[in-house]
Amino acid sequence: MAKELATQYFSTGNDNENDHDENSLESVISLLPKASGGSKYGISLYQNCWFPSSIIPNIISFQNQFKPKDQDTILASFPKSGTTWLISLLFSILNRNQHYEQHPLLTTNPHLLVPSLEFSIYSNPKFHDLSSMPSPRLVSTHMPYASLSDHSTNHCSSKPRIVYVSRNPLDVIVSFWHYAKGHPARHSHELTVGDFVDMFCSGEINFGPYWDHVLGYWKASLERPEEVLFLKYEDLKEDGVGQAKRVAEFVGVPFSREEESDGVVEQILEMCSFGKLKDLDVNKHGQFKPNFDNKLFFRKGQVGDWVNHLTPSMADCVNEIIKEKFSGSGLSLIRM
Ligand code: PPS
Repeated sequence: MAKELATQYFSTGNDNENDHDENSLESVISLLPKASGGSKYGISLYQNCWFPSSIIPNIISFQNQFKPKDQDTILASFPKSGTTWLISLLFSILNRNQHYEQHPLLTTNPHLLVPSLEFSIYSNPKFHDLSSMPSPRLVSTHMPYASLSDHSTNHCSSKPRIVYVSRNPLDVIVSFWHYAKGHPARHSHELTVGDFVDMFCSGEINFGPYWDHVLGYWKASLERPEEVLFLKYEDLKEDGVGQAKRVAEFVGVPFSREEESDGVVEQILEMCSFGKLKDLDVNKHGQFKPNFDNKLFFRKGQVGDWVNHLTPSMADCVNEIIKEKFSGSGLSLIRM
């Protein structure tokens, strides 16, 4: 009953954040359904998504305060699907007047150049002042489409462009497991890859269920292709040039013939490649924030590494669920 009340409290839409004092917000958040999500911080079910519990106030602030502008671009993703890669590419495509030798990615981690709505911007409004960010603004999010679009963008005439990157769920699970083990603050180094498969399949994982997340953006991309571009990590690996051209066109800055013949697309792909970014001093030794090394964003950067970590029965189990959930959607992300 308490859980239902909490869910209702939020979903009936109290649009004015000031109507809550901090204590009432905290106590209502404490009533939301909870799970561990493989971290000491825990996750809570809010708007049908398992958010890290600590960021729910940030999501509410975003939903109450965000004012989109027409030229905004949001890179959206399920965690471990290629966020770091795509924010680097989008940043480089939108700012391609930079000299290669002075490219900001050479000295700054991509997540500091392209801040996250829920982890940075709305965690502390002074950290990144969105209203003073120059246009075209570029931000990232792991929020599902419903949470991103419901409260703010639907009531505004301005629509941000959303680029979504998806990835084979088997590689997502393996990537997330390695990340969680390596992150000292999560206290999850004891968890096995099997524990992550179980969490993934129950849906109770950061920003899960995975299938709802992916399908939300997939359907939006079919219904509103001018608003949502749906990409696959594996396609980017296979045809970087073709996919980079798609992205540039979608965000309104297509490559000119001259740029193409001058090799600008290839230069951007090289700057954002896994090998280049991983080997930079800033990403080898720098910190995103205290207790969070930049190197956690870079591991292997390969397609299909799951075969080295998942047993055939674990993979079958995930595949069965994905097959059932994706059935009739026209979407396929599993490659065996
Ligand atoms: S996060 O924490 O959600 O932002 O992580 P995310 O960036 O989505 O995913 C991390 C995985 O992406 C790999 N990675 C890359 N792949 C290709 N190219 C580039 N430039 C790149 N940068 C990061 C990273 O290594 C993680 O995948 P795995 O499979 O663990 O190596």
